[in-house]
Amino acid sequence: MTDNAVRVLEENWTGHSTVPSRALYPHQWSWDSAFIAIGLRHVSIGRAQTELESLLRAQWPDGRIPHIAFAPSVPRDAYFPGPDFWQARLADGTETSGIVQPPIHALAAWLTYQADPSDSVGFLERIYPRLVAWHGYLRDRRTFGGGGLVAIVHPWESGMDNSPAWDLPLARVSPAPAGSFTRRDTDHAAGADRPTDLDYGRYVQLAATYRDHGYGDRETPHAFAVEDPCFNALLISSEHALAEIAEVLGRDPEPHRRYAAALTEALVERLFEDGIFRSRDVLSGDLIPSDTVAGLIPLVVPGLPVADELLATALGPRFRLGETRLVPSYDLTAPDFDPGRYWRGPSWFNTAWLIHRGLINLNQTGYAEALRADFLTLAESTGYTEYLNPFTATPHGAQNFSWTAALTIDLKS
Ligand code: 9YW
Repeated sequence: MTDNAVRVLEENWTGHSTVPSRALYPHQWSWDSAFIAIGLRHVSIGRAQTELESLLRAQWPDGRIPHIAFAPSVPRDAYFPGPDFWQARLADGTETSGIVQPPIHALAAWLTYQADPSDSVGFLERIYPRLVAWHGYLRDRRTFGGGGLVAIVHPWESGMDNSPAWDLPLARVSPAPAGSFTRRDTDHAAGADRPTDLDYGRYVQLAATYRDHGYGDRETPHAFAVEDPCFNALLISSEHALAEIAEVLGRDPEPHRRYAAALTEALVERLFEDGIFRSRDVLSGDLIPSDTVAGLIPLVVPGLPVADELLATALGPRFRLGETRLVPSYDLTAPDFDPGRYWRGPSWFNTAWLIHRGLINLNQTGYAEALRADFLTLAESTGYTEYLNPFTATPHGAQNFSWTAALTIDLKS
């Protein structure tokens, strides 16, 4: 099985990074590369390092890591929105998007180091300042809501594009006019599995407004700004990782520990409700009452004070951990739960990996082992699919999907 997973990563390797999927996503995606490095570290420490360092070459002077680094060899219209839409070019000519994705990179860098410490100190030296700048961007430019939590300004920044949690805040966004752009994602994937055209028009409008304000976080009149529990939980885990990295490099780890502790406190205080973490709509100030897998991801936060309650929610009727395949992306009891449409019900391998990591941290080895076994069986039987139906395990989206293969390698190692 691992050999097949390694082959998927080889086929998707471009020479310095790995595309998420040859068919659907022909460039480098930010959080995909972090998950991919977590698997690659067991195959080739050099490739894992290169994966992360090539992404960091797309980092902006303000510290942000864009969600896509465009490959110059790929036709400019192969993916929409492509480089001509984003109009973001670094001094060396690298073209990128202007939004970000969840900050799991420092955790990936730390896990890469741990796979081969003797060959990774130079790597840590090179990337530590860049990762500090990345977190600095989030801390200094993206804390609109108070409490220190970071806000996302576009649904794509969550990595869970059409999550039901975005329905309420998105309702206030007027969509870009139909006909003003052409979707490419539905060329390669079933339309019923993808976001609707109405939502897509809103995504395009939000991105265009941000672009037209020079991607300035204070300058843009954000129609969408949300404190997402997954994004913030991964920032906390990554701050803990930065503390470990700082210690290896002989720097002071305490600022990272203090920031992680402050964020953890704010996460629980501001987002925990009814046994789960919910997103807070910064513009209305309200918590969004849609329970999604993002609300379980804080299980990865070390020392989370409400971990027992959160685990009970994962095991309860909303997610039925252990009774459904992997972990569904949305509350199974919600009337609009949809087992086939992208982030509105299907199970994904990256979120299952994160929850597995949380279960290990909590010493819940029984649940962790069951989830791991389900993950490995399904990854192989579905051809390393992008996502799947949580009841029938029917595969959806792309096959030979890179993070599914990479995280398989990690859970096998
Ligand atoms: C899109 C690449 C990306 C992931 C996201 C996922 C999807 C892009 O694919 O977004 O075109 O919809 O939602 O998490 O990084 O794999």
